[in-house]
Amino acid sequence: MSFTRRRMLGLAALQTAAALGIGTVSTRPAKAAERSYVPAVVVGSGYGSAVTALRLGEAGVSTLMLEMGRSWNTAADDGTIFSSMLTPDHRSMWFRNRTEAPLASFLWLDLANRDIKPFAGVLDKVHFDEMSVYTGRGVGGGSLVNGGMAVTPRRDYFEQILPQVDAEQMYARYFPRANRMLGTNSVDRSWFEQCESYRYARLSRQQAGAAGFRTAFVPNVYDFDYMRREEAGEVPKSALASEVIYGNNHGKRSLDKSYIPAALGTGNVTLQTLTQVRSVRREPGGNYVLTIERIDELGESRGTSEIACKHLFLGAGSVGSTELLLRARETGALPELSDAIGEQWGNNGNVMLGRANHPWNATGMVQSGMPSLGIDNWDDPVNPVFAEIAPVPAGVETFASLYLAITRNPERGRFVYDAASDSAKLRWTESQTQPSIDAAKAVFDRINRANGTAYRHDLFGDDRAFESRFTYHPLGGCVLGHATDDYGRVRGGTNLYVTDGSLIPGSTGVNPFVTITALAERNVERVLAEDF
Ligand code: FAE
Repeated sequence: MSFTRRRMLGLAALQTAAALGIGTVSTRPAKAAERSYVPAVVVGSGYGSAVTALRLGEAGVSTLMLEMGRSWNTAADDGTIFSSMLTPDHRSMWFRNRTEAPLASFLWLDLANRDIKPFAGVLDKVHFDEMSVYTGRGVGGGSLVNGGMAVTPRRDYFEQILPQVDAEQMYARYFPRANRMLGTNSVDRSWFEQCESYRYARLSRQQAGAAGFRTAFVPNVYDFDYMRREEAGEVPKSALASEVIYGNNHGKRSLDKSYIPAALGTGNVTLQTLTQVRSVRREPGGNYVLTIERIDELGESRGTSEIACKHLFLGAGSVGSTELLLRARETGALPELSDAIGEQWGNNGNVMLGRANHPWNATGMVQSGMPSLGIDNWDDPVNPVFAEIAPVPAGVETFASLYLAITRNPERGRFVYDAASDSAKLRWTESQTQPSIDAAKAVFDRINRANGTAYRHDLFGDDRAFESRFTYHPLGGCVLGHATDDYGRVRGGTNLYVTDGSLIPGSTGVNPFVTITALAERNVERVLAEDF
């Protein structure tokens, strides 16, 4: 069966299950999902998991995907699947009473957040003592909530962070494959130069240029042709209707439109939603046994049960996979696991900041939620910064320019298991973000000087100009070649694999999902050839 046909079959299965309110999605008869043994389990449905499930399914391996969030493919009473950033409702966040938007304030007022009813919403913010991690919840993981920037890392930097990976092969085979599968595309330059939606990016480019910095266009998985038609008023708006961190109703090629339906369409992959893996142990015969808890959309427990499998792939994200393995090691369930689990965690050097523009420099009332340009100062040996030019999609003119700077911060944190709360705690201090702030400040001081502008001090809840207390890009915790072998096989476990952002040691120098996807493609190919 062709890839397109498999994908269509999978999309239909996702749609039918959602319409019937069924949490188990399969293109096989339902009975297949009710077995308590499956040859392979994939935990999570983000980038690493989606790749792995597709390739296992294609290879004929009967596979169960377990995702703690819900499927996002049916419209609510208002006719939309997701709520917008301007009017977030219960769908916006994972079991919260109030939203927690990254821009905590505007003119020091909490204008962006709303009281909401607790629900299995799409965006989560996982709080640790001095760092919080934003992450997606639902079928597609982070692809549901992210800015879609699909960036292949600089080869010289990739070689530095993962020296044991054959870069030649990655750049010839796996990065192109990842981009093709994800549906990466580029903005039409002539449209970019005259559209309203990227006025904010053009202004930041001009101001960066005045300070001697260059900018680079950044590909995206949002369909730029759809965006062009949004601006022309031909199709319903999404990127141009302040939709991004709480999900996009149109235009975005998230994983539930690409890899995941293709995986389901193989007929060998079953997906179970609203199902959280709580713990993992190993039976004497060698099978892994997962304790899983099912919940409903309001958070009520629907009971726990067990599933056994021979091959176990963890794709629960940097925080999720690391926690599962730490818990297994520290509770004695999998005592042989490597000491390196929990180590080498980083925030990809993330720091957010805003600048105040002059009244004659409007940024635009309509701003595309999908960034397409970055200030590229990565070659600077002292202050390497790649700053995504981010929108402020407030629907009104704010005269604010916003940036998510990715910096080369050598600081690393570590996760430790806390028995009292049965959870992983992140050992990371706010002071560890100082190298990122210093680098970003060096670049943006120069931009401010060249343009006679200043930082915004009203955006992050207090009067700080640089927000480094959260990250969009959690990386590490089960690092390739340390906690695992060079292909993601967990050391001290047999047939146990990590397949997500936790493999990357804290930094990629660019937005990370293309790297995560390509690495997962590479690893699963080897594992299928050697371990099955
Ligand atoms: P991830 O996508 O986080 O998926 C993990 C999945 O596992 C989630 O669906 C979880 O719900 C699920 N899960 C966790 N624990 C369990 C459990 N115990 N049982 C069952 N399921 C579980 O993992 N990156 C870019 O490259 N470009 C961007 O423009 C960009 N923008 C971003 C904007 C925002 C607001 C955020 C939050 C992130 C952004 N990122 C961006 C980061 C990117 O989405 C992230 O690196 C990837 O999603 C990580 O992929 P993983 O496969 O590691």
